[in-house]
Amino acid sequence: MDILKERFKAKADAAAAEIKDLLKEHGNKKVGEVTLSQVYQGMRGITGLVTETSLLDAQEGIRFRGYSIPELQEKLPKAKDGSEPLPEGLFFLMLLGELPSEEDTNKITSILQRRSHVPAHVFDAIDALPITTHPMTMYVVGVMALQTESVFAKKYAEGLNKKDYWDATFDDALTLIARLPRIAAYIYRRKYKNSEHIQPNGLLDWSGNLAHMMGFNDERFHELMRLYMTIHADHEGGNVSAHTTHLVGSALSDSYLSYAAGMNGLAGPLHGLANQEVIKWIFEMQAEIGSDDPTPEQIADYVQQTLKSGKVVPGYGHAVLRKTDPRFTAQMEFGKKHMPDDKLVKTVWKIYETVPPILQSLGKIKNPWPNVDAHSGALLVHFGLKEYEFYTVLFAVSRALGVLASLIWDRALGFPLERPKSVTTNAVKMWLEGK
Ligand code: FCX
Repeated sequence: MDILKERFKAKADAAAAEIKDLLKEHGNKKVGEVTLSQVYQGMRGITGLVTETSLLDAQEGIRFRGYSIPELQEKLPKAKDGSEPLPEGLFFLMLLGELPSEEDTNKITSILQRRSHVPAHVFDAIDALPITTHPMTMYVVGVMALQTESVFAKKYAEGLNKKDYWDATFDDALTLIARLPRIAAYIYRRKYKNSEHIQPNGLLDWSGNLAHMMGFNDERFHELMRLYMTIHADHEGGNVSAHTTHLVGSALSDSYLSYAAGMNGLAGPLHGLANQEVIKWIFEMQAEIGSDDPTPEQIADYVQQTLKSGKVVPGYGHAVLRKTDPRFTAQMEFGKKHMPDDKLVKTVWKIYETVPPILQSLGKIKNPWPNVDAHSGALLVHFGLKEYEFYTVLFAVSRALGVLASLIWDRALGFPLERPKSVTTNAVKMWLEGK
């Protein structure tokens, strides 16, 4: 751990010096103009944040420290006999900004294994909730209960020098990431498997252990988890979960408080909850049509019905992307390799052929193409994970890697409190009238 911290600190000091010079020379340069519409419409397209871990291109999709998803699948270390990347390697890449060796990846795996013990009071807090509670609510309650372990909060209360904020954040982030699979699996077994819990296997990799503790032992499911945890980890800084984690962290709230806040945002249906909405929507369509193999015509009719009732087609559209999400494509490739004849997976592919032209014809939707959430559920159902209310928890476990790597950078670069300006419509009217 100390060597990892030393390597990180050297990178962070160099980056901080570079940013200082950059701002000294170019600090007054304008990065863009802001229109009144942007102020009212979710600040789309306004550049106002720095997130070092990944960058989203509207046409090409996400790149993690410069690497696309297919490149990560090729270059990141794999589990023994596996072909999907180990997300521990992606975490190293996002944190250090360089591709990890196998040894680097194994080092992260072993740090996470060693820190994975979850204190009993966290399970007590989850158990205190009614069984009908949504899994994302249980998850955030579990994370909040774990906040008792925050090194940052404890050291801050004792009087922490601001130069050391990053160090305590580093400790908290790794401990939190290590414990999330156990919390997620505990919620799954409590809610859906009669509280018959499965103990962690200390020899497994981070995602493999999550699959194991949930009760899925098919090695293809372990591979799916490794892919899933890699592709959902980060999507630059402006999305609701990443931005919220960063915003709350800017008040020097510790990793637990900041991540829990971000995950409350992920639990919204326009963001991470869309993956459960997709499968729910497909199951409802199957029930209405009376077939688990709908034709393109039947799908088109059902899409029109959804739109007429004033609802969104879940899994389609994006605030930034303008093409098919490469995270959708990566999952489609996984489906073609492991389950090409699965009816539900094939239905997802038929929806992909049917929905974009319909959405396009409405004229108002900026991106008619599928996002990450359009595909994930069908792959999970294939392995028997049908409890779709749980899906966003998996997204949340993965998202921890990106938002917490970013939080460590925020503290290392000394980023300040975030506090943009807001206005009232009255103030806008007065400004327009020149008053
Ligand atoms: N179905 C129906 N209508 C849609 C739509 C969809 N899939 N996507 C966008 N629209 C509508 C919007 O509701 C808006 O309508 P309005 O003008 O009547 O209010 C109009 O088209 C313009 O929206 P647009 O600018 O294209 O999209 P936004 O940036 O406002 O919103 C999201 C982006 C993702 C919120 C939107 O496309 C949506 O609601 N999609 C469905 C939910 C979903 O899949 N979310 C997951 C996104 C992501 F991958 C993630 O964060 O996990």
